[in-house]
Amino acid sequence: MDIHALQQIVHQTRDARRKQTIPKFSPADRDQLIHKYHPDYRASAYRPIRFGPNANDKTVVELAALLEGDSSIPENLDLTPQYTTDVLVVGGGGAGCAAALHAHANGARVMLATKLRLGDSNSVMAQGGMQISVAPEDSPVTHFLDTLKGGHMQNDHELLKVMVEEGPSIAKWLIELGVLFDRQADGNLHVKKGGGSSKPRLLTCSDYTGLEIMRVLKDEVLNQKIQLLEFCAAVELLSDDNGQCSGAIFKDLDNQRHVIVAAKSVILATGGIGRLHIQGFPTSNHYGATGDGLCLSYRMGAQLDHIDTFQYHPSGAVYPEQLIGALVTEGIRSEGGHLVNAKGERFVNELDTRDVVSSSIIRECEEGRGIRTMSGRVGVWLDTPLLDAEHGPGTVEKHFPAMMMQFERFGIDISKDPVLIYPTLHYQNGGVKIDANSETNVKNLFVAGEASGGLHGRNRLMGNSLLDLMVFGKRSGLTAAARAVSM
Ligand code: MEZ
Repeated sequence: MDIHALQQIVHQTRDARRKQTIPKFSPADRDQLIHKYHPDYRASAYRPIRFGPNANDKTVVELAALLEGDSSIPENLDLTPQYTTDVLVVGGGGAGCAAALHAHANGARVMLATKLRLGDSNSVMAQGGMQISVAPEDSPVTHFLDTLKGGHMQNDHELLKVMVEEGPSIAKWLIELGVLFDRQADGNLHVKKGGGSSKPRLLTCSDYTGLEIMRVLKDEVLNQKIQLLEFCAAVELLSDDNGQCSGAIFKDLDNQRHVIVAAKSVILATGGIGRLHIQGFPTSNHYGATGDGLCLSYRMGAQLDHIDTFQYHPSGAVYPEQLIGALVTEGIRSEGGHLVNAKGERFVNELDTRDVVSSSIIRECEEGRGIRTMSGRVGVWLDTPLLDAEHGPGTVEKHFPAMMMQFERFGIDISKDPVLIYPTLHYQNGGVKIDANSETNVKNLFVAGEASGGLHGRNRLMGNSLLDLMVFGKRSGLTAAARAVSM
């Protein structure tokens, strides 16, 4: 059957679904579901990741080889620095820009180096929003508790407390810089509800929140004339005689030459590992997300935290083929979009935590209630036209213009046709262990954003990543600058 014939079931079952009771999971059912179907836990694939010679699981070996592989640096490389700076920021996404701007504002000489172009990152692709407790009925405490519950109580309490408490000041900073968050008719900030959150807390810029934030941050990095090194990949960190971090070696991707940068502090803001397609999954990540920060820090002796857990976002596109794995924002489910199996039924509360929703989708597909495309891929429907049906024509277009455009390029109108989705590798829950100022156990080595770990426990809530990278980007920048100027 072609995809259009299969889509009819979504249109035909809408009335029945409105009256359907959605299955509820007890805590024990949730645990059982996740342990059976979530890729992190599946008996066949999951082993707690250990590095070193005893690693025998495929994923473990691949990660270990990446982390412990031989250095690519020739032994006779001349380490005389071509550049010297106070604070070297590696990574040009949200965490890197925030770190560079705050270090610069705190009086340090800053260089920002990135292996692609300034701004190329997962941050720029973030769609659904940023969690900050700004609504009168909300508070940082409620944000803390929601996040802790979502993370299976394994979150680092100190990092989490810092993040939720500093959220409102981050919103203020971004607005002052020029970020145009959505507002209500009375001018107050508009907040939306996201999966796993008990209160509406998502600040959004339509469905291109990350793009808008990065527009402003990139402009500001350029306005402040922060020194930039683009298309240079960090390949090793440098340390001084005391084992403290003192710079980095880059490979210039244009001419393949090495570039040596000496710095009083290094901030790694290189993002996650999603592009390595852990467990063979498609990914929502950009091309640069290859775990660079994880490897560089680990090779320098930094501790890792929760590195065996990844987030599989419930809704990655399955059709058309050109979009496989691309993010279909959770914002659509927040606005009421249903997940629908081949029998035309809802099977999970769409706003449950991502690990539960992803596990439910995998279960539906494995138990024969998924929808198979002609090329043999399987998924479930996300009923996007429901939003127009419930809230009036033009709703999808108004709230999800970027998503509309993404599918329109392939002749699909998501206000009329549902979208076929399946979990996609989205986020590295764990990473390099940091303290409240974003510093690792290696002195003068800071890690901020997705490359760091601990804050989100075993499952991140929607919108907590954008806040994480702003808060710890800022803290790393301020601390590294203060230390550099006092040296
Ligand atoms: O935080 C995220 O991962 C997010 C907001 C994604 C999305 O579905 O839009």
